[in-house]
Amino acid sequence: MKERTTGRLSDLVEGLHERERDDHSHATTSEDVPQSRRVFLARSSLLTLAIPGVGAALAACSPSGATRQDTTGQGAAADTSHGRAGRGIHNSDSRLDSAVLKPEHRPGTSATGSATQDAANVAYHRRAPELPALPSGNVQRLHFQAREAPVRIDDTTVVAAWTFEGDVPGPIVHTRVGDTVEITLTNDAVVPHSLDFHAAQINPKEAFKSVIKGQSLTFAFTPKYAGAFMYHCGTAPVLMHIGSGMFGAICVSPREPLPPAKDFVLVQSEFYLAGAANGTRASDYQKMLSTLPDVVCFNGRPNQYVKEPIRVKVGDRVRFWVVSAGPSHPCSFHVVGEQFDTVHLGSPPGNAIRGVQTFNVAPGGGMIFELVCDVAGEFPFVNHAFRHGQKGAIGLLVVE
Ligand SMILES: [Cu+2]
Repeated sequence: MKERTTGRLSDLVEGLHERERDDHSHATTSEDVPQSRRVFLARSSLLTLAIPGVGAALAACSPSGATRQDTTGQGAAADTSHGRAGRGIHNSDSRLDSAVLKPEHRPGTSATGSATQDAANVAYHRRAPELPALPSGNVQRLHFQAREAPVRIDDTTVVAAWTFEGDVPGPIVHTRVGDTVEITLTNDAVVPHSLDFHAAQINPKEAFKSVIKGQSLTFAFTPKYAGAFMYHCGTAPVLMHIGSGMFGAICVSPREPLPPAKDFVLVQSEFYLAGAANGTRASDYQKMLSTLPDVVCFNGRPNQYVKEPIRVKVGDRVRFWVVSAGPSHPCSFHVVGEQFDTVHLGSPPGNAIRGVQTFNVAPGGGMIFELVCDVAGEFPFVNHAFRHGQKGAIGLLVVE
């Protein structure tokens, strides 16, 4: 059983490079791929020029001001005008930020700041998929640093990444319905960044606004619904920031605990990589627009759970908290040789469907998949849209 399964997986993985070449050749001819950096810059400039005016108008209409939830007291965190000082106050929600587009930031790639520094010495590490235990108490205080950092995703590839806390994806957050999460974002990166939690119901113009280098922003929220939710940087262009690594999962448990299980978190995402330079491969905005990724994977590493599987015991209930971070593709989640007895489409424990083979998790979405492991063996869990499975969105669940 083991050899046969491994052989089949090897075939799948071997197809990766051939498919990548196909994708690249298509990407250069696709009609919806902008043909030059000039187009990119022109479009970006329009965004930069057009939106500050809107922001200023909105700020002028807002009696509450832009920094109400800036508990650091650094109102300047709201000012991401970058050289437009003296042209009036505007409300710097994340849509205003386009520093990534400035020439000194190498427009269109993530090779900014410290993203390529000391890349040769970055070690590979497997990302633990286990859901962290709930913290004690009803208030959880978190502090994320937005940081440019090289991240090794396999033996041969170091990505010049934009990160929360130095890794892709960012930390897994676990909380409960009705508890409070207080989060401080500090930006250590050249480019402005922000933090958008899908588990929150909050004014995004204030809580999710961008923070410039050296400054911080704090906000708090109390999740109303249980489920697997995404968080991400929402700074414009959002595609660039998510595609460069700024995303993660927040798992919200219901007040009444779910049945005992082995809980694992899988965040699917895509990498769109430029050629190697300075020992790293930067994320490439043009390729993101093409929607033809080089790598699709769970928890930031292609095939990492094939190399080192997830292991459970016969009789265990397994609960996968699956978040599809995208930025652009869903996850058609499936476990080969198994069926999900329960898929929570919405907030558990309600909103479940039974006896499911595959279900699509939309980009920006999350769902909870449960199965009971009553047969021993090696069960591949995959994105059953196999062009993505073959690019690394595949792992092994070993039932012993
Ligand atoms: Cu960002």
